[in-house]
Amino acid sequence: MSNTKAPSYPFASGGWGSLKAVATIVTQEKVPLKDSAILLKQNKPDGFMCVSCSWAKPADPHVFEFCESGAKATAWDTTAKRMTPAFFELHTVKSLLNWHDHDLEEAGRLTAPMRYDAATDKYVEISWEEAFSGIARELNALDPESVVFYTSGRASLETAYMYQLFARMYGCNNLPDSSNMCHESTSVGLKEAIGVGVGTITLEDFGKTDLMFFFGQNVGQNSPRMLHQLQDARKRGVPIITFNPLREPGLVSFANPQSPVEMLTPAQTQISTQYHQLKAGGDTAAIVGICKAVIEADDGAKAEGMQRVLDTAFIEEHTTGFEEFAACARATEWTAIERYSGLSRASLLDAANEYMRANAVMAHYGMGLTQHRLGVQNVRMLVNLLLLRGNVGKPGAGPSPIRGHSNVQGQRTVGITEKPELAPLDQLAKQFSFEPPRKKGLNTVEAMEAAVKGTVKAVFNLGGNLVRSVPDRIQTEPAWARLRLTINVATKLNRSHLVHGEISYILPCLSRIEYHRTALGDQAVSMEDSTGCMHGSRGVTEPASDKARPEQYIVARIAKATLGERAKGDWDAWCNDYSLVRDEIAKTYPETFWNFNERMWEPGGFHRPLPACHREWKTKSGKAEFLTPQSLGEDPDMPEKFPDALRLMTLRSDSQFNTTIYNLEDRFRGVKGSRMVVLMNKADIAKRNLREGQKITLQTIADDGIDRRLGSLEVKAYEIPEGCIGGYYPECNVLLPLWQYAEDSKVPAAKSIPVRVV
Ligand SMILES: Nc1nc2c(c(=O)[nH]1)N[C@H]1C(S)=C(S)[C@@H](COP(=O)(O)OP(=O)(O)OC[C@H]3O[C@@H](n4cnc5c(=O)[nH]c(N)nc54)[C@H](O)[C@@H]3O)O[C@H]1N2
Ligand SMILES: Nc1nc2c(c(=O)[nH]1)N[C@H]1C(S)=C(S)[C@@H](COP(=O)(O)OP(=O)(O)OC[C@H]3O[C@@H](n4cnc5c(=O)[nH]c(N)nc54)[C@H](O)[C@@H]3O)O[C@H]1N2
Ligand SMILES: [Mo]
Repeated sequence: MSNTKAPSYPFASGGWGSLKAVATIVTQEKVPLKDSAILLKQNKPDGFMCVSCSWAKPADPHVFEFCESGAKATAWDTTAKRMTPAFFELHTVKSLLNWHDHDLEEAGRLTAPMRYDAATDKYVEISWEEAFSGIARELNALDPESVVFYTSGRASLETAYMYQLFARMYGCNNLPDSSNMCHESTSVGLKEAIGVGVGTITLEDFGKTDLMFFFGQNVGQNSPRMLHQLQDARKRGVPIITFNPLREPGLVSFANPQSPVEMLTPAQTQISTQYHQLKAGGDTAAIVGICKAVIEADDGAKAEGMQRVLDTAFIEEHTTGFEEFAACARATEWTAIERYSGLSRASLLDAANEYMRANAVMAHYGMGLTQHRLGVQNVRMLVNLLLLRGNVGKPGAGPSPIRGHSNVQGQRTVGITEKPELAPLDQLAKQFSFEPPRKKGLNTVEAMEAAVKGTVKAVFNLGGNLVRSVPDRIQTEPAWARLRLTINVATKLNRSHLVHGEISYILPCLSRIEYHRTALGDQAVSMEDSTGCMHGSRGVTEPASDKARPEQYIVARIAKATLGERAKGDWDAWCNDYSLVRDEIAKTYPETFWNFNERMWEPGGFHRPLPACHREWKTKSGKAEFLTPQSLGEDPDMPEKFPDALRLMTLRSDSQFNTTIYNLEDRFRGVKGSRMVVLMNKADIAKRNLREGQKITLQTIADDGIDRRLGSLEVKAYEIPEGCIGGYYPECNVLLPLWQYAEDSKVPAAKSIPVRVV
């Protein structure tokens, strides 16, 4: 299904619906009036960096530099609701296991440190000192290699740096993080292709680009502030070509809720100028199709002595692997491309023609590319397309992975990684006079596999909700409950705290929106956005509780209690004065973080040096590398022998942040009151003799002997390609086998689960 003409859509994203949604959540969370004013400090150089997405923060921000999603996330943290120890006196853990994810978090901010008490099946309040000494005792009784240190993506650069240092002084590289379920396909794919594992564009490039691609990213919901840059580019006439199985309203049109003109008139900016509703998992085929058209157009130009279509000088000087890829693209039949992508040759030619007219092209993408068995290959194909016309390392051009959590990219920059070769171990050894472990650690999927096997005994969760966010709940949840120790540093209660280890702690931390007051005054923190820019962030409101503590403090005290004499570095000073941690970060990574304490306040942030931006390629060959695809089809597990197979994409609604469910509505997709729905093409509904509104059960197609099912899902007719269906994450995670992940990156294949209706 393609629409290469201007698409129209009755519900623009943004607009009045957006303002109404903000008002609703502020009321729902009883956010005090004075605190709702803090929205004005969101993403401002002297304010706090939003806890929602990681999109770039401009040097000259709009008056309201926040969006509907950001306002919801802020309201969720600054809520007036509190979950005190008295709450736990009323509820056993067993009874709370029946609560919905929404209700657990909605009960409010955690206020005091607690330990699980088996005798009463309740969490009971303890002192911080008891927590630190108890955790230290347990950790010291365990083999360091059986302990996992997970990071969700919100912790600051300072906390993340201290955390990885602690894990390594303790004795392991088991430092998985949320990007292992997210953009790890980018970290692997871009690194191999262009020598850096992150995007190369900055906000400045938006003013210089003349075409943008959008692959599998839902901007209106997951990075809405970016709509401002898209809108500005569209006003300059820059075309946007989108590939997404669903017509996501934010990618169709946008009414700026902060523009009086657009709010009072029906004016909307059309976002996508071409919209291609390809099949889930059809991206490699679609991109190869566009590349084929470009390469064959160049073959024609060359034969006729006309101006070349490819940037031959760039390809010659800067790349390897072109001939092999070009031969593969020429040899690939259009019938195969059409079958795998679900798009017609004509629509792919439309995209190719637009691409050939543009001199500087950006390619934005998200989970629609990375969360597939061939997720790394998808990323590599997108780079191939850019390389054909020299669209890397020049203004207005480049790959643009839109990252998830607000500091997920930054955490990796300061050492959160299970791969020893990516961490500056020699430097850490010198700087802190200790011998860091050199053995490869566990990533998220490997940590869960090891938990299932029983070789992982303890998990330290710096944020996150792994019981809900990882695949294969049937296997992983019971494994989690068999752990010896779970440590949860969190702002709100979630299921991972309830499916606990034998010994379990809940440690309430501050949000970055709150003042971090120490003996030396208010402390600021820092983070990296999606475009590789580092920003300072200051708390702007009172802490949720006087017993909650900054993450920096919690990590430092656990490290000191556990390591004793082995704790090298001044952990006490670090938790009073975060600038000292930044000094250490600057020592470890001088090229990026020199003069860190000053530069973090530069409006717009300071950019980290990325060699690919000036066409220096830190790859194996020293050049940018084309990759020849192994196969066009996404999925080695999609059994051709099952004609009834459907490909399930797990999606986010506009009322959630990952496993945090603000409410049960998905305004943009017209879903209300329940998240237990399946979006299905009318033809697929008819073929199976189903009707709209009927409740069905899905079963995973896999031959590993495990019966994975999810029932009570309501059928909703939807404009989605035949053979593909959509359901919500995390509800559908039970259907995703743990072993079904991207080759090379181990990102769970959450956008392509083979299922059938039973
Ligand atoms: N409000 C809000 N903001 C968020 C989050 C949130 O939950 N809520 N989560 C944050 C996090 S951690 C992340 S990683 C990002 C996630 O942000 P996104 O990358 O946008 O991730 P998803 O919402 O999972 O889905 C991405 C899009 O991919 C499309 N898609 C699915 N399968 C395919 C495919 O095979 N090919 C193509 N081309 N498209 C496909 C879907 O239709 C959907 O529009 O957002 C971050 N921001
Ligand atoms: N099927 C399917 N599975 C997926 C995905 C998908 O698209 N489909 N997406 C994947 C992706 S992209 C990601 S990133 C993961 C996310 O997976 P996780 O990182 O495990 O989950 P989150 O929902 O982001 O974590 C929510 C919890 O973090 C805690 N929290 C919130 N703020 C803070 C803070 O400031 N500090 C601390 N310490 N804790 C805090 C709260 O207690 C909250 O309950 O899920 C992945 N799983
Ligand atoms: Mo993510």
